[in-house]
Amino acid sequence: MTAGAGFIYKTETGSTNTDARILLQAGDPPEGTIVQAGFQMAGRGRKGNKWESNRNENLLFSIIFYPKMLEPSEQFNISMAVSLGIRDYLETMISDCKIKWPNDILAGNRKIAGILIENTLSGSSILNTIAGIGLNINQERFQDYIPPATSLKMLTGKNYDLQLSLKELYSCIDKRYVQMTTCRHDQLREEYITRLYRLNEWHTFISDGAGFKGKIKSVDESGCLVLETESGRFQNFSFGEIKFTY
Ligand code: BT5
Repeated sequence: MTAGAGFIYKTETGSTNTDARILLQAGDPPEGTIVQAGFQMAGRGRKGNKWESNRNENLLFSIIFYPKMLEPSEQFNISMAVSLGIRDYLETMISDCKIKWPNDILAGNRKIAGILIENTLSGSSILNTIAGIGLNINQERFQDYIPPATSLKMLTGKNYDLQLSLKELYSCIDKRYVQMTTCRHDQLREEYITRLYRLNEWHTFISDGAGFKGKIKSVDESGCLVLETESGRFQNFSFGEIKFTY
């Protein structure tokens, strides 16, 4: 994916995902093109959520992919590859780093990275994917989010060179993307499942406004979370159908 990839750096912008979308509308940027920003004025999370970051303290970037080998029904593989890549990078520096389904990265019970995947579908193919990544690196104070935020600096006490971190992180994501394109998807999914936050633990979840006890058991082929409930039944939840409690 990396060969010939483009790189665009903006000292500030609205959202790197939006910039990547504009690049795609203007032409065909090479696969692996990165748009990075030092500051986002309108950083986006999912469903209208905001992604906030101090200027020049964290990684804020988007990668363009053309996952032509995937059917739209298989699009969760991209999310798994990106999540695993970020987690691979972080586990070399910190312990207890898990993937919170569908695409947050937590260190302990604190969120260190968020991923916003935007796919453009056409019929039976995925035309392109924008994977937006916010990874907290050197910032030491955050607003009171739920779950609370953390950063590499808060966890290790060290300062990190952002461009070196981006290079190393990109290489980890690249490896997982190659794995996604060359290996059985079951293998990627199995690795994703073993790294899930709260796997095989009883916790309270919320669905349809009601709380219930459940245990995360798996993620199915379409990316739904599979929970065991107290009655011993297995139930699948798609995005937006279930909330974690903290
Ligand atoms: C995400 O959404 O976690 C996806 C975030 C993706 C951000 C990147 S930055 C580069 C690219 N360009 C963009 O515009 N976006 C992507 P979600 O799961 O909806 O979580 C958002 C929630 O996380 C917010 O509502 C806050 O509660 C919390 N939050 C905001 N900023 C945070 C931070 N820096 N660290 C931890 N939590 C944060």
